[in-house]
Amino acid sequence: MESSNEKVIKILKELSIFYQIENIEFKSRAIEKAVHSLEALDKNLEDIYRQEGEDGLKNIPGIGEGIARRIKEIIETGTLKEYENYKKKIPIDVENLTKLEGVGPKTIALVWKKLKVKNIQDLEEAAKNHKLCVLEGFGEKKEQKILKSIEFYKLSGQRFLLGFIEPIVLEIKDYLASLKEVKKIEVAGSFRRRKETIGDVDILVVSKNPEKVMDWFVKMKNVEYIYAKGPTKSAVKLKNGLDVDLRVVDEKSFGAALMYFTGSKEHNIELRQLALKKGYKLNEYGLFKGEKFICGKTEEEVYEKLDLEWIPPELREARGEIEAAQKGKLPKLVDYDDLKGDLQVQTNWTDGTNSIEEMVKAAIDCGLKYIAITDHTKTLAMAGGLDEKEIKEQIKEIEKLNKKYEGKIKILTGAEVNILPDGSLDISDEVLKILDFVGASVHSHFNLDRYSQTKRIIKAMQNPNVDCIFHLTTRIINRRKEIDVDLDEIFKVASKTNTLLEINAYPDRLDLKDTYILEAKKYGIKFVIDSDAHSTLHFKFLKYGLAQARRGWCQKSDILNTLDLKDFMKRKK
Ligand code: DGT
Ligand code: CA
Ligand code: CA
Ligand code: ZN
Repeated sequence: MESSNEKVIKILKELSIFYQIENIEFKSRAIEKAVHSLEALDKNLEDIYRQEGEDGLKNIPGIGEGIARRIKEIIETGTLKEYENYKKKIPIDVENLTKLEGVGPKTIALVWKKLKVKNIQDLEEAAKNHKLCVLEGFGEKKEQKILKSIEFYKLSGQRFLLGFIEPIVLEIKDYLASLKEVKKIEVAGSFRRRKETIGDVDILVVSKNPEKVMDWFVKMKNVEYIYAKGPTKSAVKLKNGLDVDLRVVDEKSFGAALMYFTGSKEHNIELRQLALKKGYKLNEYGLFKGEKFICGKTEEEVYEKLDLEWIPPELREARGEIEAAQKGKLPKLVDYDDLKGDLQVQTNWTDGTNSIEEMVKAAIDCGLKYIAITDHTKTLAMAGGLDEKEIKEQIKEIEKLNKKYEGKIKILTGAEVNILPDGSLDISDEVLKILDFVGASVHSHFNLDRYSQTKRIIKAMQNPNVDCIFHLTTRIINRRKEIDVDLDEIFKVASKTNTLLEINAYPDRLDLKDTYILEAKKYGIKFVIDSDAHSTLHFKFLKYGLAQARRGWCQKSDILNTLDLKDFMKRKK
């Protein structure tokens, strides 16, 4: 099933590191860009190859001839000769090492060459014995940082990012739905609540022939291990480590079961208490009065019998949604098709894969009416950040493209400027002033103390040229923790200065997260939902930002890029 894409990505990632070790930098970079793009691909590489051959592979953004040839070899033979040869020479555990924040291909290559570090244990030992700090480009600070990352890695459990596993889950759902034995199917659990990470996947099915369905389920080709197989419940582990539970339920209980297994557990508990108060009993089989079955076929009936509005799954976290539903006061949530613009887009002027024009075309295909081009700026050297002169050149290029695409989309000029440790920006105000949209970001000095970090961001928001703070807390899920700031203070100033806060939709950022969005809303803050696209394939991540916004109780009016361009420009700072 998904395994061909995952296998290709895994092999290419390791290959790029082998090239680093062998000092073949340009090949390594080309492969890294390809991986970036493949990670966002929602089609199966094997299908593309079978249907369109090597040309089909070459048509994927970021995939050139050489990489297409390698993908072909992996699909046809299950591996890559070149990779296997390297692996014999260089036995390092790339998969886990790259999970560490601050440890990229360059570091892995260096510590292998100098210290023969193969895995996280080796790295930890080297850091503890101060063998890293003497390496070129290292130092005490970086050594300490690596030890911190290892600590963080050990603490963070194995939860999967919603945005990265959704294609796999939907593939399984579609596959099961295509069986004639399956009458109804729904994915429940945290997946349906659109949580940022997923512990395991819970699927519900209605079927007259459960044995047959279970047979098909455990025989799926990406199943690694079968925990249990029975007529009503089976559980498997997939090759990528994800656990999937499948339950077959009676049609008359489907709604009640869907409610129960959608959760959250805390929501269920509150709901059950409410049912008891009203003289009912609620469980996964239905709503009962004494022994008598009252209803259970659909969620709507059950909620209605409890005198509640139907509650969208994103809200089912016991954060006051049941009380609101009792009063008929649930928010009318922003919809998954409400966005008209995207205010954070990177291009190949810096670390993006695609040209401005390619990004523009992809945005049009996604139905967007405006995008801001926000390439990185100069102090982000590793991304090739732009200086004032280059920004002005880009503005000219955008003017040309705006003529070409007039009536289809409007391209806003912009930048993602760096907030320096003292709160000043790395691009002059004269240039910021002429840009249509400026986002400011923290990309360095993540460890400032709370007071200085807060002051730093507040100073940036007070700059009249800064429209928005991008990914405020800078977390990367499972990799980097949030910066330490006084959010209340920041929200206050954001509201006073009319600075937008971004809900970054990139699956491993989702920054702001749901609970902070809820908090920020109390200050009357407005948000924009951005994809942070680095490839034409990334616009589809916008839906994960929308999911966070919905989990944060946002209505359309809270999200400024649901407005037409004209109103958006009027309302922003
Ligand atoms: P996950 O898998 O950790 O991302 O989170 P969930 O929410 O999918 O939780 P999971 O898979 O353990 O269970 C699925 C749902 O089943 C959960 O959201 C609510 C329900 N559930 C599980 N255990 C309990 C329980 O002890 N009490 C109640 N009331 N409901 C439960
Ligand atoms: Ca689950
Ligand atoms: Ca489960
Ligand atoms: Zn950024």
